[in-house]
Amino acid sequence: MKILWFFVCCLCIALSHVECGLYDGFKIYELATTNQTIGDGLDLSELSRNESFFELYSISGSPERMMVHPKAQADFLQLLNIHNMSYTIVNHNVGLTLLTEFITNSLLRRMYPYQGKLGTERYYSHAEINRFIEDLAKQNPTRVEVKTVGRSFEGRWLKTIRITNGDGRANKNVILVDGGFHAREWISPAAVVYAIGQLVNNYSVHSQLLQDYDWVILPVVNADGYEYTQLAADARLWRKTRQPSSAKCIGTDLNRNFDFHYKETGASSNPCEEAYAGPRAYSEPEAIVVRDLIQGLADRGKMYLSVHSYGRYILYPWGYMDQLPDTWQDLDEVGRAGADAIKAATGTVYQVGCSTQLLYPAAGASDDYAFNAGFPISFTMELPAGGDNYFNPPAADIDGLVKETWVGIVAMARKVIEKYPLN
Ligand code: 0X9
Ligand code: ZN
Repeated sequence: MKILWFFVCCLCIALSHVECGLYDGFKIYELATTNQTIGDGLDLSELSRNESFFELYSISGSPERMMVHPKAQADFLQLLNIHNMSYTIVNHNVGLTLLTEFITNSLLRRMYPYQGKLGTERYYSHAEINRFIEDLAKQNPTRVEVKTVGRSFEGRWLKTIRITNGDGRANKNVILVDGGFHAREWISPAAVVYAIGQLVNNYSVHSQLLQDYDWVILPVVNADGYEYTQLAADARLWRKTRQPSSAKCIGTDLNRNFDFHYKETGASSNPCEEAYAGPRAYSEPEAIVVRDLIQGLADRGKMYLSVHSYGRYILYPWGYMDQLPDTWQDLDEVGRAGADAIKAATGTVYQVGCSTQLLYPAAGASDDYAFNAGFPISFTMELPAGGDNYFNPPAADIDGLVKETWVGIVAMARKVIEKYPLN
């Protein structure tokens, strides 16, 4: 490891003299905020509307971080001055950090090749994750089944892993988990893969979780987007799918592409925006895969958990409107079990609540869809931010984050099993 860091440091010094791609010269500012308002009254949503100058990468974190285009530095600083706002620059050149991170990840890939197990030393590719679940199925034929459930736009196989206790009892209740909806949220597939490893390889400890329940897990929904973010430093912050959405722009936000109050709120009609809902509901093959999984399990599914980042939130419906479902107390109870367990284990504080109220309204997402389809418990879990742009926890942080997440998932699963015993 020491040699690796020495190598990376030398590279950084060398790279600080070269141009670093698309994000070269972008800076990240950290601003003190109180409830969407910064300084002496500047409205953050107002600030983020000025897209030609400022790119906002944090709307849920506090303090607020703004990524600012090199050409907009002077204007931005003037604005901060006018509003008497204090700031710190947390990243002086985003392009350089992304490039350094990219090189580090390439080195880690060489240092830790896939050898039948996925550790927490580095982030893995979609192909490696597929291979891992297939190997698990070969090693544990009575307890593990891998199924190809569809193909991404670019032709990647989307596979689920079904984990049981091998007793052959059919029609058990089900917990459905997915990860990697948004390409850049790398910690999500990492956490889901860790959960798979625990359920299969640490079965003796977790046998209770599989007594009356089966788990069905899709580790990387947006396989094309996830692979794209690993290809080049400049692509690291990509969010959407990779299907062209107009002559100029690529990709749809998969989590706006479900046909439940589709496009009603928090979704964009502009193909070039991050929250583009697509030309129509289910324009994306990956959304169809998740829809069919949810529908196929709706009668037995008791918890749907979609793992995202970032924010330290356990979010429940509704996400399309500012009203709680009748059964919100059940959702709250299960979510709190997860948050309490995490707090007790590591001290990390998760907020639990309705999506619209805690985060923002956004319609056409998978959590609302699953809840409406019959899953009594449906969550989007936003894992903690990491790295300076929030989507890039360094590889050294993977281990702590995925273990902490697993503590929360176990606690939520236990509560679900207690609340919804036999089918
Ligand atoms: O906006 C999203 O899709 C999720 N946040 S993220 O930063 N990972 O992109 C939150 C989705 C919450 N659920 C609903 N609004 N239904
Ligand atoms: Zn997300």
